[in-house]
Amino acid sequence: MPGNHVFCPVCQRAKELSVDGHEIHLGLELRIACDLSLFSLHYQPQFDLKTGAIIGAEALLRCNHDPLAHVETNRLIQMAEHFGLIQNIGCWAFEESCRQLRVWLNAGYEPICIAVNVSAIQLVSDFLKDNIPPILERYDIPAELIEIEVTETQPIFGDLRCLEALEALRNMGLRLAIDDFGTGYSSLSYLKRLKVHKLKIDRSFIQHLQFSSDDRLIVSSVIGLGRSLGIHVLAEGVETEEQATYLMNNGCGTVQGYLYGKPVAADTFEALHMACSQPSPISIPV
Ligand code: G
Ligand code: MN
Repeated sequence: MPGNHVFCPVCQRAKELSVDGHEIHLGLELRIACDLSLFSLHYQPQFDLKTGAIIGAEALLRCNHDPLAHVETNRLIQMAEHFGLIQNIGCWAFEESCRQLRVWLNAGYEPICIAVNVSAIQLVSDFLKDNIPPILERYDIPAELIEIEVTETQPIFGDLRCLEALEALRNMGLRLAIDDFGTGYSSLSYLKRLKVHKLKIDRSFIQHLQFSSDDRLIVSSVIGLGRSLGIHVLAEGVETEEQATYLMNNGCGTVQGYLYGKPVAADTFEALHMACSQPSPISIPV
């Protein structure tokens, strides 16, 4: 008998990784966080580069359960997938985004689009897809105000089940955005077929814009590709005025990054970005 130990159904171990020197069982802690709903979303603003208007926010998962409080979003999602908790957590994140958006719409703020990250594992199951229509209805959210972000680093475009799921989400009226564009499994034909709404240029290309002519070429090509196909292009990870200037001069429409705002809790986001959302041009030295 294993005594008081609890074994992870996936890895079969009682304890797993160590964080900050403490040996903890991440799966168990994540399960506790799930049972007690110890999650929140942080929101990172997205701006129209020309007008300076806020156009949206990316919702990023945070865990408020102490042992996992400092785990970053991507790692949390990986853990949720590994321990079989992604369907519940992913669905919670979608619903919480809709609930928060309804709060902001009711408060009279200009409508913005909320981007929710969705992984391949969520796409191949019907769980999220089946839950989306009733959630949109419950909070009276027009589908076009929710953007589904899928990363190009997962082989989503080569998996028929994922493609069909994305098509179904698109047919519900949701927007589709391709995250980390340029780093993974591109399939240009599906960008058009799925009527993808937005390409997010990966921050690795933005980071070195100043020093790498290759990256400048890649970024301007993606902006051109978006323009040719009628797909919005957003540059992510913009941290400096120089990067913003290059993007502006090369016709990039929208931006996200620490230069404009870090991911913050909903109340901070409201105070920083929604309450003063009178469009005014972002000043960039040329
Ligand atoms: O790949 P995705 O866009 O989902 O990644 C979101 C993550 O990127 C978040 O954890 C967020 O904190 C981080 N991030 C957002 N903007 C910037 C930025 O300007 N610079 C860096 N280094 N990280 C960023
Ligand atoms: Mn993302």
